[in-house]
Amino acid sequence: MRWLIVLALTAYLLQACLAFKIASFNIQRFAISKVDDPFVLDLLIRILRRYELISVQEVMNSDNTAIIRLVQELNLATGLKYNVLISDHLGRSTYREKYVYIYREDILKPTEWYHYDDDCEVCGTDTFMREPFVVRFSSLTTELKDFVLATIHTSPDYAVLEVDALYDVWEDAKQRLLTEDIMILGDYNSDCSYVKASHWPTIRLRQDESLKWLIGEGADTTVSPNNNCAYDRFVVSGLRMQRAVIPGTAKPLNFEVEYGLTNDEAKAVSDHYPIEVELYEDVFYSGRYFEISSTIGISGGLSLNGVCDCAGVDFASCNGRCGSSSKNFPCNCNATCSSNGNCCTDYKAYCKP
Ligand SMILES: [Ca+2]
Ligand SMILES: [Ca+2]
Repeated sequence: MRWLIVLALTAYLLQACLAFKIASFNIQRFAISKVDDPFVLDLLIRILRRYELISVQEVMNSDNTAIIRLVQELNLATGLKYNVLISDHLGRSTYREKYVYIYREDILKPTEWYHYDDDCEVCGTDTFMREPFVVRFSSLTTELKDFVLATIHTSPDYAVLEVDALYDVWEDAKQRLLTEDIMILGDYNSDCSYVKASHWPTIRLRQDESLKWLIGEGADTTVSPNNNCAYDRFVVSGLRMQRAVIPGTAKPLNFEVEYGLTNDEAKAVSDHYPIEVELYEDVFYSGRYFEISSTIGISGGLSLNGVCDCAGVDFASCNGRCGSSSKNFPCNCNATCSSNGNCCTDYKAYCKP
């Protein structure tokens, strides 16, 4: 009898330490001020330590000091070895953001990564405000040993177009990486005033039945008590990746309730909740670990965008140029062109579906 109890206890403990959770977290305008605030830092660590792999959006600074400090503090607090893979500073103007993957370096290894090539920024023919950052991971403790994550933070003004264009990112990643096991995760801005029910039939990423949306419209991923919006999403393809997800585990983490905070205290961390999902662990995990690197912070760097010459671009039209603006263009296609009075005449037709 006693050995049965010991066996059950061992199995339980093994399960507890092998649990593998992925999160996506828009840490609103993440910068050194959040790391310097002990209260916010403590909450960020309590949130991040729940996960083995976190995709972070809205990392602001061009130098990586804030995110590296955060991971150093996370390592100190947990005794674990997290590292970070950091994207380029992405955007169409001086306002830019980075994507960051924080991952347990002892059990996960990024093996390939790139920024999706969304065409020509200087010609205004690119698709995304912040093109997705795609990373392939090799994983030791999960049943699924190899999978791809693609992070997105859409422009709210063009969320319908950008969420639709994630379909192209998905098709491209399948061809480039020769796998179906892909999760597109991040802040899609895909609800409330940005993406409405009437838009979904036009969005290929939603219409393709081989893709599974793990966070539904009923979810609330916003800290604000005044709205109820499913902005943050996990979309998963590939039978192996879909089967790797433990059913019912995908949800927002309401850390206000979880840690007994006031709404203002929660808002000091972010205006978004993280979303989380659990993968099945490998019951035959050998106990092997990846080597730990001596430094924290790998820069993503690899951009596929080559030189573009703008040949054949019609600068007088917004066709295929939504979101673009420049003082060098004869007219613009971004959200502020209406108030600036310099929209191309077909702006509404192409950019405001
Ligand atoms: Ca772009
Ligand atoms: Ca809310």
